[in-house]
Amino acid sequence: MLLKLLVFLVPAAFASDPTQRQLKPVKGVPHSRLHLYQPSTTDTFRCIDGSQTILYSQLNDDYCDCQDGSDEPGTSACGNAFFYCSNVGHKGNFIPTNRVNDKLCDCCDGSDEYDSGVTCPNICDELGRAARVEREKVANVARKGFQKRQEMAKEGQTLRDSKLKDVEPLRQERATLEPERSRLEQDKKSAEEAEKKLQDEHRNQWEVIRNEKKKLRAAEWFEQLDLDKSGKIDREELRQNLFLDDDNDGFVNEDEVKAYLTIDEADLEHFQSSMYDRLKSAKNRHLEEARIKEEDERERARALENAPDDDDLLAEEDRHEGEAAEPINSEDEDDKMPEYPQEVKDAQEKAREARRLFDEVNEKTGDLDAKIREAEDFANSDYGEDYSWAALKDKCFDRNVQQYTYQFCPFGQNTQKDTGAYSGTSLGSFKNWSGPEGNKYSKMHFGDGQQCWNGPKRSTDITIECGEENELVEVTEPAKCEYLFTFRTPLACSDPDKEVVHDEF
Ligand code: MAN
Repeated sequence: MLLKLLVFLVPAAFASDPTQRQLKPVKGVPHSRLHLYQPSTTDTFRCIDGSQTILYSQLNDDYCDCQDGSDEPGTSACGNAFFYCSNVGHKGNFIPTNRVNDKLCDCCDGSDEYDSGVTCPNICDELGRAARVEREKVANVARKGFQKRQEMAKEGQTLRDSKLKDVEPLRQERATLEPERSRLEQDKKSAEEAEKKLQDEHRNQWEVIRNEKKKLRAAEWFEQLDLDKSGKIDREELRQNLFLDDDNDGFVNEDEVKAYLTIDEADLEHFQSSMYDRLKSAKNRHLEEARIKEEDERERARALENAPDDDDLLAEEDRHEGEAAEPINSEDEDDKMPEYPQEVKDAQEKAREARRLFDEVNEKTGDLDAKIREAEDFANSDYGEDYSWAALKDKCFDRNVQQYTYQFCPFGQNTQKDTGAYSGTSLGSFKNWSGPEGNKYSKMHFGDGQQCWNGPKRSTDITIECGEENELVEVTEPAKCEYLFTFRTPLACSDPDKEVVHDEF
């Protein structure tokens, strides 16, 4: 960082000044900054921060004069200065001046220990060689990656071109289909309304008849229950009906009757409106219980008898089959609505056909809408300057860490899944590229994942590095429910042969 800052301080015009070759060397100062240390006509030196002017002879005199330490770049006198090791054969660098002559070798050329009595060997050639080998390795990866990136960029651009080219005809086709779709939707609505109207009419007519029949049945039953033919049913008359014996003690008591007859006596109207349905259910229930009981008893008796021969067995089964098939209450037949007449069936068929025609065209327009949306999404998405990231859309990359399988889906949703489990926990969906200015595509942010218990919604930040293959190489969770992924991909490789190597000095 400091080096970068210092590079900035060098005026561009000076770099091309031919006189700089004759500059007087000063210990601890790189060539690019020597112009700041040349003697003035008055043989003085102005501290670089401009705070004061001292005699030129006070430069590197092992006494700190300038506040910024600029007068002692070659000694350890100022705590806040820097000594430059030129490290020929490797890479020049600055060290804090308090390390000058401290009997420890800091510069690979040994130049920092010029007056400590310690002899530091010059190992710059050796380090330089190793660094060059390493740099070449990295450059090789970048070279191969960059080649793949170019292929993926082509793929992405082809995808973009085809999507954008296709979208206009899709829009036109969609617009052509719209009037037909609306017409068929209207036809369907009308046909369904007609169908419903006829069905309702049929049902209403049947309900009127059913209610009439029910009233008649109720009147008949009322007649039977009204033993003294007084036109009223009282509790005593009701007690004669054993099906009201809820507790099965063979006797209908006062309470059992009261449950059905809440007033002293019921006339026909009260019977029809308030008693008939409940009495009918009670009777059906009673008949069903009796039937089951009888069947059980017959089963038991059969088990106790000697096994009957095959013919007897078949005859017995036939008899029971007949009993079981008999409806408990034949009145239930009246509760079944009669089949729709032909007119309603025709309307149903018409509605079915109108639905089919509408569904057909609606499916077509739905497909077109989805394709248009996809193309628009594509056009609105940021797939990198060269569109190369489009090649990874809809792709996912896994990594197993401890009991989890993590999945990174570049423009979709990241997940964490217990290894072997069917579904996973969302670690967020793609929000934005989040790299710093000038390197936007070096990071991605995923947010709004599954809520963490007592914590934030899960999120993931992805660091993107150059690599020969697409690979999720690291997953960590530095804070609860905040995940960090490192993804290597050719898409982050730039041409190493075009890269400007910024050698600071
Ligand atoms: C799960 C996982 C962990 C997370 C905890 C938080 O166990 O999603 O990664 O730290 O929940 O409760």
